[in-house]
Amino acid sequence: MSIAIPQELIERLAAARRVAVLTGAGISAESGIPTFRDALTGLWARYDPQELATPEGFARNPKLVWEWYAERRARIAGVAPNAGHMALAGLEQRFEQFTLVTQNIDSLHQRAGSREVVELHGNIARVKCSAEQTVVSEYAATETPPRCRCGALLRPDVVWFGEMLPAAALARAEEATEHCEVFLSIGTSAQVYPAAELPLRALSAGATVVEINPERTALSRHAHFVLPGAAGKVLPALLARLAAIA
Ligand code: BJW
Repeated sequence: MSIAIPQELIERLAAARRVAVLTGAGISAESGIPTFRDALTGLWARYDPQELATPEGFARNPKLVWEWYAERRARIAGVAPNAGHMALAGLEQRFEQFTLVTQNIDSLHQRAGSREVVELHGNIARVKCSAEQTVVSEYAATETPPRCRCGALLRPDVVWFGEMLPAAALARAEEATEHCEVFLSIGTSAQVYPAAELPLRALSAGATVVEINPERTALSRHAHFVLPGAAGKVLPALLARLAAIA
């Protein structure tokens, strides 16, 4: 089935110099990584975010949290970027400024070849000291979780609920959002703040806002264009249409 992409959107993209993109778990779904909020297959359908993705949950049961992240890290290591990730890496080449802001922690954008990736929620491949908050690259895995030299527990370098986002990443995301002509929101339910605010800020700043998602979200009624489909299908089609006119 061909994907209907309005000609007006292609023309606005072709004329744009600055593009910002926000991605969420949905873009990695076609690589085999579960999303969070899918009613059947999402992580939060099977696990309690309060126990696994908050500092309080980690304090209560650090071993459970460490092992959950170890399992997810192993799964991510066994998958590959999909056609959606690849198309975004291709799109990056076409614009003077292209900022890819992701809520994902899986490095699949970087593995697909994207260069300007801003990670809002950290990266599962890194660990940091839970007391000093510094990234630790070497540690002895003699207990679970392992400990930092300072004696505190190590934890994944990701952003849990109630924690601040990395300030530099958020500032870069906001800057790209405020100054883009086209903003693409891809594979995110637009429920988690402050990431969910970015497309709304882009709208207020006058950008054309586009959503790519098989389901409607909190953003859908605000977006100028909603492309209802899987990112792995819609993004390659968008790239091909753009290539055909340029
Ligand atoms: C496809 C597809 C395909 C499927 N193609 N699409 C303002 C209002 C209300 C609450 C707050 C607020 N400000 C802050 C808060 C609190 C909180 C929050 O937002 N809570 C909401 C749930 C209400 N935010 C925070 O705590 C943040 N910190 C913060 O704000 O600090 C300041 C502060 C501190 C204290 C008090 C107040 C302020 C931190 C948020 C951290 C989120 N962390 C997680 C875990 C990361 C580590 C890990 O992976 O384990 O990040 S939670 C989880 O949700 C993960 C994701 O990045 C994030 C977003 O999820 P995403 O990517 O949108 O996934 P899904 O599953 O929701 O959606 C997938 C979509 O894909 C769906 O729509 C599908 O349809 C679609 N899809 N297949 C395209 N093939």
